[in-house]
Amino acid sequence: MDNQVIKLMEDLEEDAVLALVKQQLKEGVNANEIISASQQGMIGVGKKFEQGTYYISDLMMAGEIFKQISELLEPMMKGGSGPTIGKVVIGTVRDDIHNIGKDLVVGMLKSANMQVTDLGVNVPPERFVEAVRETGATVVGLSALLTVAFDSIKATVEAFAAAGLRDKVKIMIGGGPVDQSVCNYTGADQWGADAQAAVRMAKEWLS
Ligand code: B12
Repeated sequence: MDNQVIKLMEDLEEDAVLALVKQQLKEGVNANEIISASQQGMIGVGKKFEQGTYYISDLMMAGEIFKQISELLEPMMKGGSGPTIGKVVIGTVRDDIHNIGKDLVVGMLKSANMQVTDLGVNVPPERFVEAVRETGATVVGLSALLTVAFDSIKATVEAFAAAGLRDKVKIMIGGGPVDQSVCNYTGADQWGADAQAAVRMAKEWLS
């Protein structure tokens, strides 16, 4: 992984990290590698926040820088010119407003020819159910970055069961702290560590 991108991202060196990413793109570095390094840098920013070295304004700054990096990578993520292979409903769960990772997942799913309904952030369980009813989607993606939002994931999975739709949809979950134990706790079908994993799971379920 590119340590320079990680370090510049961690240090919130906006101009320098953007210049480096532009240079790497010219040199043909893979967009996924750049995303992974930037994501790693964001984890570093989060650690500094936990330690009290960074404040909420720094988290916001990190978010801004990451968005600009994503914009630079957007042309590489385009695609999606073939026929639609299936429908996905996705959103960040109730009480959580982090959307950067979720937006990346949305972009990748679209570029893999999926029809994606993005419900945004802080999405209540009933809204996910309603959107599946409206669109007929068979895959649901739930994103969460806050550990307190694990209960919202669980409540969303339970809302599908209460609506009699649990066996009609596959539910994938993801976001920084999500892992297999969260998957077990919430009753989701699978979890993914990154946007590529989201595409892999959705493709498998839709095929
Ligand atoms: C940027 C940021 C913010 C920004 C968010 C801006 C935005 N528009 O999203 C702002 C400033 C708003 C913010 C606010 C807060 N934040 Co914040 N934030 C971060 C930070 C630094 C980066 C998150 C990020 O964007 N990462 C980059 C993306 C690309 O990574 P990602 O989201 O993990 O997504 C990837 C994968 O996880 C996966 N993925 C994501 N979603 C999905 C979905 C599916 C289905 C799949 C398969 C995969 C998948 O694919 C993505 C691409 O590879 C993290 C640190 C960290 N360790 O992540 C803290 C962090 C998440 N925040 C934290 C906290 C505490 C907060 C606040 C509560 C702070 C406060 N006191 O107000 C608020 C919460 C507000 C709320 N109700 O949600 C904590 C959470 C701790 C915890 N245990 O819950 C963290 C971990 C920082 C820390 N170490 O303390 N934050």
